[in-house]
Order: sequence, then structure tokens, then C-alpha cells
Amino acid sequence: MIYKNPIIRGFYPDPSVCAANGKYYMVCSSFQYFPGVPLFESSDLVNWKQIGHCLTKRSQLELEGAASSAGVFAPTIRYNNGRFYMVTTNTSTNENFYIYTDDIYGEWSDPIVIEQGGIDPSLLFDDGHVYFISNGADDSGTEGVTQCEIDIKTGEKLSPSKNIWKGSGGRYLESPHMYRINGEYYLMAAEGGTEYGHMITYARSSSVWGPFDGYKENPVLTNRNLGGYMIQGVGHGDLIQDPNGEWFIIHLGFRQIDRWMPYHHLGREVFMTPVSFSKDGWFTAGTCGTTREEYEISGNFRQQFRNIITFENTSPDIDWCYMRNPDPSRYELSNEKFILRGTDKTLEDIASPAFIGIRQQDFCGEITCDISLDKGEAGITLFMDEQEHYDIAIRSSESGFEAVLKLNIGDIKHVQAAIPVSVSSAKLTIEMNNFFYKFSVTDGEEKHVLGIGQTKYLSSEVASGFTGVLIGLYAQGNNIAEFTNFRVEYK
Ligand code: 6LW
Repeated sequence: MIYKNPIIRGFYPDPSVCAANGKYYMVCSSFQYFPGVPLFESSDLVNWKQIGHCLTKRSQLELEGAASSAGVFAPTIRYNNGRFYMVTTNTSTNENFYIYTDDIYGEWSDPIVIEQGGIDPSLLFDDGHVYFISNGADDSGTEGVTQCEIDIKTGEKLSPSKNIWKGSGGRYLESPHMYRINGEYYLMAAEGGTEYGHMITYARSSSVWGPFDGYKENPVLTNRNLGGYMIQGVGHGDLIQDPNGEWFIIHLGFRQIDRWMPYHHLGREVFMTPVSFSKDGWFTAGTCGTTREEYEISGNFRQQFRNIITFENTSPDIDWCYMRNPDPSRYELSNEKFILRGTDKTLEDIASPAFIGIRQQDFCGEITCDISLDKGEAGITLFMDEQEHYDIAIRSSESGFEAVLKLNIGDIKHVQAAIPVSVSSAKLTIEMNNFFYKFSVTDGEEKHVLGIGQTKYLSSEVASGFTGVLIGLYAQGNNIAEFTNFRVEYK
């Protein structure tokens, strides 16, 4: 069957994947959002269903003071001997750690910290030995891919940390993953930075400690020379075999808003590109080393996406997330309505305002939600980070309540419109396409357009950082806000 990229849409960066018990499991990075590290399951590598998160407790994930795009960086998931391991970096506490579980649907252990620095940690289980690999400086200060052997029960280092590869020469060597395939060690990594120069490179050795020979045609995968193409920034991936034994790289990439407009606001998404090994053991990937929109995978199944999102067909614990460590007493979430108790914390604060968000997964569609509140302000935010977000809200005014559209782009904080409403019946609507969001409020029978905001000002190119736009419901001003009939329909 033909599958379409991206296979997971919206802000799910840095995918890592493993196979276990006839299924596949994937994790992604999550930065300042809680719970951390979204966890997905699939039986065919194409259709993925989120089943939870790995980091669900504050004892596993401290996010106090974590700025946007800080917190949890790239994770790796591995399965060994009946146990799942997830290893990652909390850049806010500056620690590399792993957690484990024997039940993929259950809770994970408390973190076990590893005394090796760098980011993008990974694990290799190999004949009774376990290697911990990251991108950073080794014990002698040499930068690159660094490895040590560890005791997987305690996390204790059993060897010094040693540089094993310096990459092919691109900047930001990261995301190292080691595999043993047919007795050879393959070390795959990303270089070039997670923007338009991103790429995947690899090297081989007969020993886990090297020396590693770089693939002569590196990068093995990049879209950096594909001008005028929607899919850009491909890199940071993990190798996996499908149920028929064919190889793929599951990796991140992003979709520009248009062929000739180099902006992306949906974040880094998950792509899958076929790999073929030649007889000499080297592999190639994609279409002449690039990732395209459609590929073939064996099997008779269909690729399906969820195009309608409501409170009923999502779960607050699985699909939604909070900003940093939330105070659970501020949220009452059910199939019919979400009630948020606002504080004096706002969307601009590096704190945990009353906010619950779900990723925007496609360009075109419509968001609607009914809202009522007692005082203060509550609404929907298209949230990229503290500086860049568009908010449509109802707030108390001198004469009662008003609907407002607030466009926040860096230091420009613009109130586009403020019109009086009778709060009990206000419906908020956001129509969206690749280029803009159009905001309106319906009060009684009357629909008023409040204005538009261009998508490009919420893009990573403007905002910087590693996240993507979330559709957030928020309340602020020591109030109670009720959200009903929430619906996103992608077209
Ligand atoms: C991640 C690094 C990267 O840790 O971006 O795309 C960093 N690559 O490997 C943040 O996601």
C-alpha cells in the first residue's frame, strides 16, 4: 500500500522507535509540556495511536522554570528481555536519565541518572553488555558521539566515556543511535542542525568501540537541496524493520506553509522513509537520499488519520497536555466539558497557568468552542511560545464582557478587536489554512469577525525553538471558565 508522509502530524519531534511483542512503540520529545514524552503504538509502522506518556509524575519530570523549548529533549525507546527502557535528557535539570517499565500500558519507574553529559542519549543492548551513547564531550573533553558501558540495573558507569565518532563534518552532530546488524555495528546520527540543513549520516565498524568508517555518500538522507519542496528539515531518526523485514528510517521533518514560503508553525512531525541495504552492507535511503511525500510499504491496510477532535473522542491524559508541572485542582475534565480555574499566571509567564492544549495537526480546518466564565479572561490560544501566540478570548470589561483578539508577536502585543458580548452564549471560531487564522465570535445569532493572524508569525523561523503550535484552552484572573462543544475539524 502507499502511505503518505508525515505519518504523525503536528508537533511530535525526535521520534525513536522499537519493536516488541509483534507491535511497534514510538516516543517523541516534549520540552516544557507535561506529561512528558508521548508514547505511541502501531502494528504496521504507518498507523500510530497514542497510548500515553512515559513521564507522568513530577518525581520523573521537574519542569519548574523550564522556558519554552527547554525541558525534555530527544528520547530513545528500547526493548530488552521483557522490559522497555526510555532514555532522555531533562535540559532544565541538566540530567541524562532512563526509566523502565515491564507494562507498556502502565507506569514507568523513577529516573535513574547516568553520569555522562551531552544530549540525545541512546542505549544499545548487545550480548549482555549495555552501552549508553550521547552527543557531547567525553572524559578527555573530546566532542562528538560519546559512549560508555553501564550497569543497566543501577545506571553506574562501567567504563570511561569515550568519543567514538566525530560525524561527517556537519554542525550539531546529534541523535546517535547504534545498531548491531549482521554482526556489524552501525552508528546513525543527525547533523546540520534541526532546520533547513538537517541530515542523517552514519558510520560502520566491526567493534562497538570503533574505529567507525563513515558512509562515503553521507548524508544518507537530507532534503537540504530540495528547493521549492514542502517537506524540509529531515533528520534525527531511528532505523526499524517492518513486519516483512524491510528497513525504514522513522525521522523528523517539517512541512513549510507553501512551496516557496520557508516558514513552519506545526512543529517537527514524524516521517518514514524506506531504506535498502546493498550486498556490501552499506545502506541508502529514500529517493536518491531525499524524503518524499509518498512511499510504498507491503501489506493490505489503510492509512487513517483522525480528522475530527472533540472532548468525547480524546482523553485528557493521553491527547492533551499542560504547561510545566500543573496543579491538578485547577482542572475538572470530562467528556462533556473542561472547567479551568484561572490564577494570576498568564500565558506569558514561565509558570503553569490554567492551560490545557492539544497539538494543531494540519494546516486547514476549523476550531470551535463555547465558553462561559465568571470574571477575568478565558479563551483559545494558538500557542507557539510565551512571546508568539494568538488568543481569542472573552474577558470582563467595564460594561460586562467583551470578546477580544490578541495577537502577540515578540514585543508587539496587539489587541486587534474588542466587542461587547453577553457571556453566557459566546461561541469562538477559528478558521485556518496554510497562511492565516481567521477569528470570530458568535453571540446569540450574530457572528462577528474579530480579525486574522498570519500563520508565519507563529512559525519556528520567527519564534525559534523546537516546539509547534498547540490549540490551548486557558483561563486567567482568579476565575472559573467552562468550555463545551470543543471541536477541531481538519479539512
Ligand atoms: C534534539 C536534537 C534535535 O535533542 O533537536 O532535531 C533537539 N534534533 O537532536 C531538540 O529536539
